[in-house]
Amino acid sequence: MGFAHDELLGPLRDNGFVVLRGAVQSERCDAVVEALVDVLGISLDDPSTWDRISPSLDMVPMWGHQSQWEIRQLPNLYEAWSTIWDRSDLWVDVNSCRVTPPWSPSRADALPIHFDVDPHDVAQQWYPGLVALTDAPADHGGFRGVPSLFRDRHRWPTTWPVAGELQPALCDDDEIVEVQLSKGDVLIWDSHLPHGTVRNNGPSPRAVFYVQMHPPGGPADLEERLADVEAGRAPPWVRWKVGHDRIDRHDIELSALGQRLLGVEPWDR
Ligand SMILES: O=C(O)CCC(=O)C(=O)O
Repeated sequence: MGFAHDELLGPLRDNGFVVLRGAVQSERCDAVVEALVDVLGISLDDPSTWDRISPSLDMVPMWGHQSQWEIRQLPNLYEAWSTIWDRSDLWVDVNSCRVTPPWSPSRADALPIHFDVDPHDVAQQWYPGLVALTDAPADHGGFRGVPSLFRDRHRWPTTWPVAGELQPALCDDDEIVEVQLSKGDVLIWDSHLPHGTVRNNGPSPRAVFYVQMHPPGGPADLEERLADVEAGRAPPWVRWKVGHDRIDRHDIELSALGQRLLGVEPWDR
């Protein structure tokens, strides 16, 4: 699938996010779900198993499975991010998944509206993404963002009582836009978009897989990244999360593109 340049960059520039409908085949999403229900010891269809997902572990500590690499190395996703960055040499991040069951007081709640990085720091420009592994219609735990605040840098906070988190007074409820996704849709957002999730009031868990491509790091970053993948360790920037000190090591097979996106093969050869 190719993406029209303006259809990709227009919404990202104007609203701070873009949705690539049906960018990942359903079977590829199912393969990731199969692996993650195994790691969590749950069934998406069996509510009696959902409380095995702790509120803080609605992030699934799984980053090394072949099914995840099959998505990370998809040529159409690479095409989207290389259009966004306007360059061909990119790395893909080695991130994990989130599974959020229908809300109850003992389960994970909505993620408050936050910035992932300080939006005033010009060095911090990123384009994180997520793959919807399940359908997320309205009110089902899905993504929400505040495009009007993304566009209005004069209203960006300069103090952070809770790191990254937006004080509710800084935006009106009617500025918040919920994005409904179907399985296989990919949402990419600009790191200057304040965003979070809605509470899952639906009948079933919402599952996503986080994917992001970005310009390559230097030789020390490469050495660390390859050593982590080889050992099955989570990358350092997620290792602090609950359960992310586990080893998730698999013998992975990568395409020629996947090898470049990981960094085993350099882009200039
Ligand atoms: O899962 C989502 O929709 C958003 C996750 C999020 O807010 C984040 O990764 O910072």
